[in-house]
Amino acid sequence: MTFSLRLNAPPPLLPRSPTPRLNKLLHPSTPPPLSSLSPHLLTGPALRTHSSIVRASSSPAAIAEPEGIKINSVPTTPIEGQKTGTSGLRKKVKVFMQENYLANWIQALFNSLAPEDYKNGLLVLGGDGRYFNKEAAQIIIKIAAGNGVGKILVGQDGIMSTPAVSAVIRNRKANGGFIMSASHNPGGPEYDWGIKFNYSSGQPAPESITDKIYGNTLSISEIKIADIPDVNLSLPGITKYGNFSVEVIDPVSDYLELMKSVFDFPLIKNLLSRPDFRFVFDAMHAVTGAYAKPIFVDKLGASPDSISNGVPLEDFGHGHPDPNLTYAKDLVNIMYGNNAPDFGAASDGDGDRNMILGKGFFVTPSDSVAIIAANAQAAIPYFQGGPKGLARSMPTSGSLDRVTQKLNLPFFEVPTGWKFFGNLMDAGKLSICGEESFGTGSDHIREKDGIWAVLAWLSILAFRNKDKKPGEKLVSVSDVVKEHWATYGRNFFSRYDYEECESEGANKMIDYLRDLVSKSKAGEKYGSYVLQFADDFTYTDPVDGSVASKQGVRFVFTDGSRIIYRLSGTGSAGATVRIYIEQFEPDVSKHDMDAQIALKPLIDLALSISKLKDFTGREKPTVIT
Ligand code: VG1
Ligand code: CO
Repeated sequence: MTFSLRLNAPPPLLPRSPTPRLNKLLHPSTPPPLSSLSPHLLTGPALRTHSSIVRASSSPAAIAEPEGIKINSVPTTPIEGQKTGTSGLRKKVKVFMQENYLANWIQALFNSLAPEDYKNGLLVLGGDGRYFNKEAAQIIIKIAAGNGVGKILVGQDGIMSTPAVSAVIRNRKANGGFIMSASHNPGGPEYDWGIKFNYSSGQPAPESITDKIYGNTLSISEIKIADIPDVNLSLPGITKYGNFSVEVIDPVSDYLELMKSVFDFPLIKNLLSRPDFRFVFDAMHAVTGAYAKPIFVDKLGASPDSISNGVPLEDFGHGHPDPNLTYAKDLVNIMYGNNAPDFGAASDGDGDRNMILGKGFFVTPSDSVAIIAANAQAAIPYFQGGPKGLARSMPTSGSLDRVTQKLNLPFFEVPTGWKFFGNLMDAGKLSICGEESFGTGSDHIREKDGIWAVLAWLSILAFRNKDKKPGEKLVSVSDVVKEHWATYGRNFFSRYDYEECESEGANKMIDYLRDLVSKSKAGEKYGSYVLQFADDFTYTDPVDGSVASKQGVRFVFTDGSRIIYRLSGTGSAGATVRIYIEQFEPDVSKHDMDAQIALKPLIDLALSISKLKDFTGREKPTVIT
């Protein structure tokens, strides 16, 4: 049984029997009338109209209910475990494909927002092109329409990177947006799917909202879904259903315009056109495949063969779209091989992470953000007035802190996860920030931004080399980094990841460490290190006063060395243990040491303090950064 919502009508009762199943409603077995099908042959932006099923009288209320479309109410029951992690809700695709799984979460989200935040409002929908995005997009569109959203802007074929969604939300003054992505997690029928929700400033929903969504998933009883056919997302154009509409947009153009306003494109183009500078970018078969050619090749003059894996694929070509030394092995081999290019970069599933490499040289992300911050004012027009403030996530190395001191800027240390930077940016306190996990960005949007980081590095190199004549030796990536170390000192940094451990052992290890912290005292000896303090990191947001606790166990020693332990909040199976190790080295003569060698005593200490092997049974990490 279905019913239509009409204005001034009493609130609808839940249907009794037979119970309409959401899958049926999403994909009705009877095809829609011909007159309501989108013309597939349109070539450019065009208005597509649909016959309305119900046309309600004009709205007397300030916030109108959906008009001109039939809304079905589908009864549902709560599903366990829909708690958002570090960045969105991530599970195996098979979990998301269970009946009502995604629909429950989307409806719970609308139930958590104030009506004025979405009724008749504008939302953006993007994604990284992974398996299940196409079906998911239709579910999200129909539930948004069912809840009274006025319009949805969707990237063509459902593609739009996380940074681009943030840019479009801001540029088009949307109320918010969805990103269909499990980011750096692998995709395909056996792997992961995920969904993130961003706010009107383009920032990931804060914990106050995600906690509310989780609460609502535990009490949900009804899904409101519009009875409209699947929307054709393959062509730009507008489709109308009553007073709800869907506009399919080019996922690149708003973002490209923003990049043009942030960077000096002609300066970068000069560098990329030099015969003595070779650039490569690995899109890892993920979303930046859609951005790399229009930006690096078409606008900045890079050669077309400088882009590898440049077509987004549903399973990322069986790859793990995580740009690090383990999963971006092909690029690493090229950059460490014979006749290596001068600059190499990669980004992740949804385009918000970046890895930067020089010829035979890896830039650790903690150094990358510090170097960008130190050079931003000179090399990037957006920062010509100087950055307002700098910030990093707690486990990120203190490299950025040293730049902050030198530039005499406000500085913030936040928990892991980009959502903690947004408030600081909105309050005008923060311009450039980063995470050790290959995330770098600025207040041009409210997400970390992979292509932005690549353009920032190209800007620094272009600026340093702008007066170099043909044949003169160029300033290289490693020159820039080594010069930075010589000025500021080097923060040796490494992260050990133990992916998909048994949850029980991993949780026990963290409990054990918390207990150790509660008993620890300053001045205690840990091998040759003397404890300054140990705690479980708590952050109080200086803008809204919200508190995030239990954000990572840290042991900080008197020489500034740190060992940090936390469990990942982005995995979809078991528990991933992350150990972060850092040590400062002011002595230039030691800066060329390999990080693993320099950090060996501290790494051994980290493993023995935590009894990691006893708790998890793991001998070796899955990924070392
Ligand atoms: C990881 C990173 C964190 C990052 C998050 C989302 O979280 O450590 O720094 O913000 O992924 O990145 P966790 O909880 O697994 O450590 V993305 O590119 O996956 O959205
Ligand atoms: Co990502």
